[in-house]
Amino acid sequence: MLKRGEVSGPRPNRAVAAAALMAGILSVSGLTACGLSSSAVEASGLECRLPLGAGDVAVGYLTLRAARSDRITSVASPLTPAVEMHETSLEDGVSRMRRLEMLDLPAGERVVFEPGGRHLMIFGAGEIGRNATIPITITLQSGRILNLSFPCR
Ligand SMILES: [Cu+2]
Repeated sequence: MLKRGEVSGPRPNRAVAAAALMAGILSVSGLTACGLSSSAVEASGLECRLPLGAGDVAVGYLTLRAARSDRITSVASPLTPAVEMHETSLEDGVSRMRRLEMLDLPAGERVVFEPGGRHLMIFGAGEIGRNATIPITITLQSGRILNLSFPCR
């Protein structure tokens, strides 16, 4: 049983619901567009571990995922004289580091730099303070340049 005054009641509600639905559709399509972006390179888990004591070399970790296959061709920082990609491996029970001149980023695969494995060696990092951030530029073969900030601890 509706009174005359209530008839117009649902209209604003419908408008709100329609607006919410539109917003939902827009945000979903926004996400989809990001997910499908064929040129994206995701970088996550950025972390820099500063040298303990009087050391001068910091170590950087991160995870990269490129939508399209690519290759890291150089790594550098404006704050330090040199940054290198290294890989740690066990040879006859001895842990060894080897410099990587390049590193492939296969399409869609996570490429991880982590303790005991691949890492960035950041030379001349002795002056960088705790809680600072080291900017590191990763250049890819495609010409893409990733400007990343590594929080230090
Ligand atoms: Cu190393």
